[in-house]
Amino acid sequence: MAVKAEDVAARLLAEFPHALRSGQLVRYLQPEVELSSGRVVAAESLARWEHPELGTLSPVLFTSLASKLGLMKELTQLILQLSPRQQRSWAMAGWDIPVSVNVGPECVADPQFPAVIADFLRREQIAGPKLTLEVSEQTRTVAVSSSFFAQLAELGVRVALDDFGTGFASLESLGDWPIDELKLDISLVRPIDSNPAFRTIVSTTVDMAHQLGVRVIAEGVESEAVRSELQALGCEIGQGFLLGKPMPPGRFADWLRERELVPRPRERSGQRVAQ
Ligand code: G
Ligand code: MN
Repeated sequence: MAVKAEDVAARLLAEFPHALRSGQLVRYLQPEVELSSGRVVAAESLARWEHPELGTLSPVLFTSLASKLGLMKELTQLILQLSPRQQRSWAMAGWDIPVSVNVGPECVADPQFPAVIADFLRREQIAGPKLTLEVSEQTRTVAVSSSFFAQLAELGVRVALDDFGTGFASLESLGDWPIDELKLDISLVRPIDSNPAFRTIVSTTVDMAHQLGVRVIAEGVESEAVRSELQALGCEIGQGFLLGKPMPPGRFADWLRERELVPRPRERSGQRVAQ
């Protein structure tokens, strides 16, 4: 008998709270790569549900459940909590990699959220600039307290405007939110090697972002043609299956070790240390 999609949805809805509290929700990491040098400049944390029977499930399948159940803040906090130990072990290996975490509208609308982040940084002894919060363009629909971004800026935390190009009022967000990074959505990036209109859109968006002092990360880089086109258009950073898939943290560390291309503080200062 075929399994109906609504039966699976109902099952996942019923199982999600237990999964969240019993370690089935895990974090994968996907590299963000500087296109000119191939260096890994950051890693995005992506939630995955390791379901005991259904395998690894993507957030597309469960973030709406988390929202429906009022558990979105708990999910964000869990993903956030999973990063410090790894960041410390990377630092010991000489890898200086900031981590970014996706933050849903529930967190952006919560006036207490910057204080939660401040506590987290203090407790884990993580410097603000080592954390980027990715706020989706869709978040524009929720009321954001006027001090929200100012408080994050005070902590030194970086803010990325995620999924740029998919929502509405994107230019308004760029104008009145103090953003450090703009993440071009895959729907704008994917067609640039075949459709001149998308090339123009990406090129002018990159120029506009740079004039605003915002760095640009292209999401969904899946082919060499798109990678080289992005570089030609002045986009400095890419993320996507061509450059590195989302990986469990252990595999991510092995992958970094194999590449040995990540920026190491002692090399960046121009001093080579004898091995
Ligand atoms: O909303 P956000 O941009 O954070 O979502 C990123 C999602 O896109 C992740 O779930 C990740 O697995 C997926 N992803 C990452 N790189 C690629 C890619 O090159 N192609 C496609 N189709 N999806 C990607
Ligand atoms: Mn994101």
